[in-house]
Amino acid sequence: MSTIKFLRSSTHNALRSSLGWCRHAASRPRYNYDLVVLGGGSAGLACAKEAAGCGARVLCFDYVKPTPVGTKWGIGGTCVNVGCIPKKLMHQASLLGEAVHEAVAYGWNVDDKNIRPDWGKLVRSVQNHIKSVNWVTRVDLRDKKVEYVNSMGSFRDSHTIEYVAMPGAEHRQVTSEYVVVAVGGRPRYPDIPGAVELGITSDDIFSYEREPGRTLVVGAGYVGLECACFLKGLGYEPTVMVRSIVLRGFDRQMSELLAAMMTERGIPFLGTTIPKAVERQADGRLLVRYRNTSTQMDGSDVFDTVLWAIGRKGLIEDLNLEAAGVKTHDDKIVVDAAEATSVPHIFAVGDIIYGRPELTPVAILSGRLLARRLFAGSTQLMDYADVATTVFTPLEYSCVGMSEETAIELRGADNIEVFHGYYKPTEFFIPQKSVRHCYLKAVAEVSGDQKILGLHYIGPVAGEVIQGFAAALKSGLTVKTLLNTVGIHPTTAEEFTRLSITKRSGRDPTPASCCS
Ligand code: FAD
Ligand code: NA7
Repeated sequence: MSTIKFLRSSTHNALRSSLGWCRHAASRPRYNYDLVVLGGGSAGLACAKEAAGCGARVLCFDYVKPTPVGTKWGIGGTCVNVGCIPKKLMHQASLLGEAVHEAVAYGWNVDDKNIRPDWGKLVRSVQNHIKSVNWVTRVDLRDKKVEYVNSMGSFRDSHTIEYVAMPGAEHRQVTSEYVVVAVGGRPRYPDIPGAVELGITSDDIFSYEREPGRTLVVGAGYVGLECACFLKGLGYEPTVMVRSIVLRGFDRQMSELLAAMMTERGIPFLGTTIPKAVERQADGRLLVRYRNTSTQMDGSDVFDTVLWAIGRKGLIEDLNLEAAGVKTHDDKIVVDAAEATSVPHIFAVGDIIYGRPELTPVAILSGRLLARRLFAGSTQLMDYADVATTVFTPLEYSCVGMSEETAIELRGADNIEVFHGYYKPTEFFIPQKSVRHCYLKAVAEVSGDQKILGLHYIGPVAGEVIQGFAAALKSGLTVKTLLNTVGIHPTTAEEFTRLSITKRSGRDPTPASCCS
């Protein structure tokens, strides 16, 4: 059924294109806009700007509800304000702390051995950068002729969006031929006493005025591990509470190696544990009560900050989707391969869609491609397969394609060959950094030229390493080609061109020297 729907819309668009689609303004427009976008984050902005570039009349709504502790931010969505960008900046700040200590081993005279970051200054620097991006975003929208309204939009009917221009003002309405829902998500809070009143989330940490101190990070997904790691690198004491496993959905071996790396760096894990309550003590600190679900033992500990990183929920509650007839699944919107919802002229892109990777480049590209299909006669669909991603921990973990488990599940263990190896980054020798967790593997087909199905790497600048290999993998990279590729020496990325040991062989994947 979804294919039929797409064919219908793509035929329609191709027809519009062949007729030389331009603004409806030439005739008398039936709607106020050609496109209304709900949400000015990665997906919505990309879609809105691309559509305007194709000549469509576009209106974009963006509104941020403050968090329970009152944090709010400007246009640009999660990535710019409370996601990728501030996270990467804090990650960098934490790596620099480590680099200062390494510099001493490399002969730098660093007088003050007790180097400490200034949390307040870091937060101000991060927030100043974000505000400059917010400003540039608004200017860019104006230049690209996208109208922007800083209000929450909701459906009155499938072509009509209702909003309040400012608090207390009357409801206004606009109509549009197409509507794109790109409202993203927000962090969840657990349903336990004290969670909302006393805890914070990733929406708050990057602008948190107070030093986080001893922090309980609840949740061992991507966000939880990253936050715990930059806090540790900045000199605080995070503890990670894990309900079941770390990094669900990622390759198991790599995830466990990453957790071992964190443990080695002094980040404790409270395994198979769930929070039960948070209480404010007389001294202002937070008493967290919890239960170990394996032993059924209750416990408690005192922290300065509790950070919930238990996943995100889609922001559908304020959209009045029933009025438009849009179907949802849990708190996400169901779309077909062309991002069309159950209502053919209403689309959804980015984190709000069900069953797709929650990543900025995915949101941006899918938004852009959708605009081209709607207004430029394109038929190109978003390819959600083999999207690379990186977990920004101090040794980063980046991967593209299948995990070892998925490959075995889909192809059968006999049809999979895993090439793997530990390696020693040259730059780790002088400061004597641990190389115990520097590891990489290629998951490949066993026969023929051995098409590569997944690449996994733990080490420095993992995102930079995997980005190029991701293009190769999408182009059909084989083990044969990989091993015929001459490496760049001395880099860590070249280790992929030197993979010679298979798991099946049982040989020791630990290298003898840097150039073996
Ligand atoms: P959003 O960026 O969330 O934008 C949606 C916007 O719509 C928001 O501004 C929202 O307030 C607004 N809105 C909601 N409802 C309405 C309404 N009814 N009317 C008007 N406006 C509305 N991805 C990466 O690729 N790399 C990373 O390193 C990375 N790190 C991350 C770190 C953290 C801590 C988090 C939380 C996420 C991270 N992500 C990362 C994920 C990335 O931020 C998201 O995938 C991306 O922002 C999704 O974009 P979006 O446009 O779908 O939603
Ligand atoms: P994830 O990846 O969904 O991880 C959420 C984590 O929180 C995961 O470890 C969960 O454990 C855990 N969790 C979920 N509910 C609870 C409760 N109630 N109590 C304790 N622990 C809980 O979300 P993230 O926010 O890390 O990442 C989402 C996306 O944002 C990610 O894909 C990036 O693209 C950016 P579980 O494994 O379910 O037992």
